Parts: sequence; C-alpha cells; structure tokens
Amino acid sequence: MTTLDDHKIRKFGKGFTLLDRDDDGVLRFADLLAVIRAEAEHTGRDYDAPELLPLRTTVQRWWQTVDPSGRAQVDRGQFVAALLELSTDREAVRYVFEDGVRCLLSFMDSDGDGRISQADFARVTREDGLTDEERNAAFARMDRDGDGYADVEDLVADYIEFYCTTDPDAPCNGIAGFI
Ligand SMILES: [Ca+2]
Ligand SMILES: [Ca+2]
Repeated sequence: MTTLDDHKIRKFGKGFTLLDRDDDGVLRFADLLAVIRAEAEHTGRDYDAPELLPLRTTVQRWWQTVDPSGRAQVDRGQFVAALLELSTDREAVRYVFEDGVRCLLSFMDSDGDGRISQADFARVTREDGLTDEERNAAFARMDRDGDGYADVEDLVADYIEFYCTTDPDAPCNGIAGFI
C-alpha cells in the first residue's frame, strides 16, 4: 500500500464511523437501509416508490461493492479495503452512482429540461432558509464545469473525485460523501 492511500484510508474509515451508528464495529445492510429509508421519508418521499428505483439500484450496487461476498454485513477492514479497490476504477464509481444521481437530479429539475439551472435550484431550495449568497455558492459547487447548469456529468464527476482523489484538499471531499 502506498502512502498515497493513507488519505483515502482515513477518509473511508471516517465514512465507516459515520455509517456504523451503533458503534459496534459492524455495518449491516439492514441498518444502512433503515437510515436511507428514514432520510427519504424526511424529504417527503417513499423509498419504495417506483420513481426511486434508480436510487435503490445505486444503493444495491454500492452495497455489493463493499460486501461482495453477500454476507449482509461488513467490518471496518472489509469496508475500507473494498472502497480502496473501488477508488482505483473511475468507471466502477460511475456505474455505482450514475443512476442514483440522475434520479436525485430529476427531483430538482422543476422545469423538466434534464438539467438544473440556477432558477430550478432556487425553486427547490426556497424553503431551506439559505441566504442568496449560500444558495449561489451551493449551486456553483454543483455546477463543476461552470456552464451554468448542474447536470449528471457534473455530479458523477463529484463522486468520482470523492472516491478516487488522493488530494486531501480536493473540494469534493467536503460535499460528495457516503451514500
Ligand atoms: Ca431544468
Ligand atoms: Ca455544468
């Protein structure tokens, strides 16, 4: 293992700590699903709804990545090793996250043209209590290539950078994150 991996090992270890809410050193798929389901309900959506199928696909693919032997639970060592492996393959990161990203973006695309404009973003974040400045900064982070729209490519690039970068100062490390 190279020293370049040290940063990733710390980052993925932190992810495990975040997800292992009862802190027993084991992450179970059932517990992860409960968290995701509660998160969906918190935003007023039913996790089992047909329109969330692409999101469920991403969750399944991500879990298969961390638990390739299908035991429905992993410990910290397995989790970090699996994500280190994922982090060497940008196309694999795309395969895991692209469907879920497209699904989440579709909820923000209030005019339905397939990409998120600043106006779309302002409409969907209207109740969030953000200042204009905070809202503009959040949008600018989503619109990675700066063409005025946040689209699937912008957000998939975030996930790829989050998993694959060895740069501890890469901006994505603060915003993308674990499932
Ligand atoms: Ca739009
Ligand atoms: Ca863009």
